[in-house]
Amino acid sequence: MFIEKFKVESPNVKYTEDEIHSVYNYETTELVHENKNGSYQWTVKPKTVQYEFKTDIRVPKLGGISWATKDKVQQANYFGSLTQASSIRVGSFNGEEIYAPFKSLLPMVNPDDIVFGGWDISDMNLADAMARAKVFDIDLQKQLRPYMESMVPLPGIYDPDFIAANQGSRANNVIKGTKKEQVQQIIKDIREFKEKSKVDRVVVLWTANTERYSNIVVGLNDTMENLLAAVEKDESEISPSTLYALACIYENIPFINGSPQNTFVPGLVDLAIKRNSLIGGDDFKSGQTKMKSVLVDFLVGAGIKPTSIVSYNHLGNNDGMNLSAPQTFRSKEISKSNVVDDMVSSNGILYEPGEHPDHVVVIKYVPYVGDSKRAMDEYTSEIFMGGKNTIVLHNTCEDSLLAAPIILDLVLLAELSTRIQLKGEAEGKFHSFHPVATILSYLTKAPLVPPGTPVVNALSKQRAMLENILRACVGLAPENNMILEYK
Ligand code: NAI
Ligand code: DG6
Repeated sequence: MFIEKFKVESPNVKYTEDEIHSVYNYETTELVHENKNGSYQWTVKPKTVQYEFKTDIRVPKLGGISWATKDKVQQANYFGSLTQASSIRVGSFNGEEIYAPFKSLLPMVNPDDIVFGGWDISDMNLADAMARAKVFDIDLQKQLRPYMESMVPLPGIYDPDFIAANQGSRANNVIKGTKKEQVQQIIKDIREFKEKSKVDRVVVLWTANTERYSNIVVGLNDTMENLLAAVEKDESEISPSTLYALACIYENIPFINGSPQNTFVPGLVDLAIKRNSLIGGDDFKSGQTKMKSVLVDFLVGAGIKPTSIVSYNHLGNNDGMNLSAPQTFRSKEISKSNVVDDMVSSNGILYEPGEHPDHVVVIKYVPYVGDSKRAMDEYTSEIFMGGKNTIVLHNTCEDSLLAAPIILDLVLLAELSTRIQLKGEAEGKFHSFHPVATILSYLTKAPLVPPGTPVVNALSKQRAMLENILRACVGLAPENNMILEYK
């Protein structure tokens, strides 16, 4: 059964006009590793830590169409968005499981209210860009054109050294000046956008071209002080994406990196932490990697040993063209390759320390297929008594239509997470989440985490983390799937 919304009634939860306040007992474990009678031994002690959460429920303003396809009249929807199109279980009623929309857990911005703005190194208006992208049906494009043709991106920060040379012909809309002046221009643009569009809050998300990795150089970008000095000195190794992020951190605006490059150089992470400004990334997890973070988790969790994972992609959109250069491909290869590490290292029965499946990632640019990306994957695993199990997947899908709902989710969840405050029992006052937003991990291929924090790639764990944190904010226990009521 599906219900539209619900309210929690509990002595631990209080709803006021402005906030939801919850007291939450976090059941966790404490691990002790000690020498007992000459041999080291692990002891696991269950413990309960009390947290308080408060969520500001005043949802800020950030900003029905149908069209004929060859099959039917299609209605607009948000399929593929975790926040808008997925559900959560709220309990059992008369022997039936009751579900509600994910977005009913806590007040979130309605994506219909978002006001969009942004930068692009190409000055093409969004209606023409939509036609060039060849993703939407023509009837939909015709209906959208009047709304989009007046939308022209602001000039962007362009540095040909960071993206493929084949992008040069698009770059006709660029911010001139030194790196410091470019950062100042981005700050000015954000302030003007906020003023003009009358929004309460701004979230900036990088969905521009994949850049090459920046070199991490001691004295240049390794600390906050060195990074800021490097910008002053107009050092060439500071990438455009790092400059946009820097501007956002100065303005205390969440910045999310949807591409794979290392925008968040150590000095920038340092700055975000010092200014308590939300950063999240890296690289949207849309298709092949999402499957991988499900399938490998399933195989390893089932006691089956993946030994070889080979992933091919070909696509013909501008992203594919940019990725055809070795340096930008390398950024993508890195973010696509690390996604099974936590699952492999979780099972010491299957894998020796340091052992890893062969994992190869290939991407080819094939203009003819346009945005309709092909992803082919071969997973070979060892099974019982030396047997071999090979699974082959072939996925064809419009790349952009997978990414767009993820972009919305990242923005909505980043905004929501800035309204949540928490306090552990040993802490005197409420504070926001750590500025490095691990809560967004479900949506990214290479989750950015604070220094010293474990990286979780398994999709089900990432979703459980997100859902259970939001449940805690309204005083609901984590979803434990025990269904003891019926045992
Ligand atoms: P795209 O190439 O169609 O669009 C990128 C846009 O960024 C272009 O219009 C380009 O002119 C602009 N641009 C380049 N450098 C810029 C700069 N410095 N400042 C402002 N604008 C700049 O690429 P697409 O397909 O939209 O992908 C965007 C990013 O998202 C890529 O890094 C891609 O790898 C990543 N991504 C995309 C996914 C998907 O579409 N399914 C999934 C995962 C990641
Ligand atoms: C080639 O792989 C194009 C990429 O930008 C992908 O579309 C994107 O990284 C999505 O990757 P995945 O692995 O989530 O499908």
